[in-house]
Parts: sequence; structure tokens; C-alpha cells
Amino acid sequence: MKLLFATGNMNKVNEAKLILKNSKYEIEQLKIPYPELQGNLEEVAEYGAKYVYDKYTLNKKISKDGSGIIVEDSGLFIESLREFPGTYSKFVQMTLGNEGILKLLGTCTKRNAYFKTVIGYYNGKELKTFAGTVEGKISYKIRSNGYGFAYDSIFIPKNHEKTFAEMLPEEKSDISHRKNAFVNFKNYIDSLNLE
Ligand code: ITT
Ligand code: NA
Repeated sequence: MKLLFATGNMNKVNEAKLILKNSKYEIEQLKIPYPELQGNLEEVAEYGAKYVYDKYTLNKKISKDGSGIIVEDSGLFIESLREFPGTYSKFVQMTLGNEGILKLLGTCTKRNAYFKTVIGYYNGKELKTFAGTVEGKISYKIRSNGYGFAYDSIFIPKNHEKTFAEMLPEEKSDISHRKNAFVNFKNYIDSLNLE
């Protein structure tokens, strides 16, 4: 079954495809942008899913199986920075970048952080959100083997040595915030028994 994922971020699409690889769901990217209101991840995801669904159905392009629209809003939350960059993660990644984050933390040894993803889902009836997190630490240096994207090269998941950007895509997607959010989502959509 086709699942329409509205996002401009190909990395998210590739990870979602990998996560749902052995399921009956097939992710298809929809490049319909939606306004990102300033709010928490849940609010942004809910608004986005409804907005894109309404736009899409207005153009009468909605998939016949009615499987609905998903969007996803994510962020990196660093404890000793009072959860910064959090809901500002995109802006901060484009401005300060990973170097800027490492500079802000300096030699601070309290480096706990977590990633959070919230999926927003709307099928014309129910508006739902599904969250997933992963705990870890911010590294002292940028470390990458060329995998991952954005904050992955400074995030070391708990009980691991490598940053997400040093892990193969399969390794990251086995434990990531996105994986956890998609598992929650999948449990729900499975229960809808859509064709
Ligand atoms: P959308 O079109 O789906 O909104 P986006 O890139 O704007 O894509 P978000 O606002 O959800 O995505 O992401 C906030 C920032 O966090 C942005 O800079 C992302 O690249 C980054 N990010 C999201 N997921 C990540 C992950 O798994 N690893 C590293 N960085 C991530
Ligand atoms: Na976004």
C-alpha cells in the first residue's frame, strides 16, 4: 500500500523506505511544502498533515486507497543547552551548523541529548501524531563515514561508540528516533485494516 510522505528531505524518505522495507507499505515522496508554524513538533506535524491533505484532495489527486498523508517534524534536543536547538533545529543547522553546536558546548562534559521525530498522519477523518525518540550524547568532534545527514555527525546514540554518521544506514535505522516513530505509526495503520 502506498503511503504519501510530504517532505522536502530525501534523507527522511530514504530512511522511511528502509524502515518499512519488509512491510506492505511503500513510501512515496510528495513534494508539497507546508507552513511550519512556530510550535512543538506535534503541533507542526498535525498542522502539516492536515494542510497537505487538504491541498492534495483539492487537486483531486488523493490516492484511491485512502491511505492518507504523512509528514514528519524532527529535532535535536541538547539537555545542557536547555533543549536547544529543539524546534529550531532546521534554522540552526542552516546557520550555526554542527561546528556552531560544538562551539556552544565547548568542553562541557554534560553532553546528553536526544533526537525526536513526530509523524503527523491525516486520512480525512482522524488526525494523529506518533512520536519516537533516541537518547545519546553529543560528540566532541564532527565524526562521519559519509553516512547520515545534518546532526548525525555529532550524535552518538546511547550504548554505542559511533555517531549516526559513522553507522551504516541499516544500523542507524534499526535504533533511530525515526524508526521508533514509524513503528508506532505502523502499529496504528496496521490496525485500520486498510486495503
Ligand atoms: P521537511 O521538509 O520534512 O520539513 P526538514 O529537513 O525541514 O524536512 P525537520 O524540520 O523535521 O526537516 O528537521 C529539523 C532539522 O533536523 C533539519 O535540519 C534536519 O535536517 C535535521 N534532522 C532531522 N532528522 C534528522 C536525523 O535523523 N539526523 C540528523 N539530523 C536530522
Ligand atoms: Na521541516
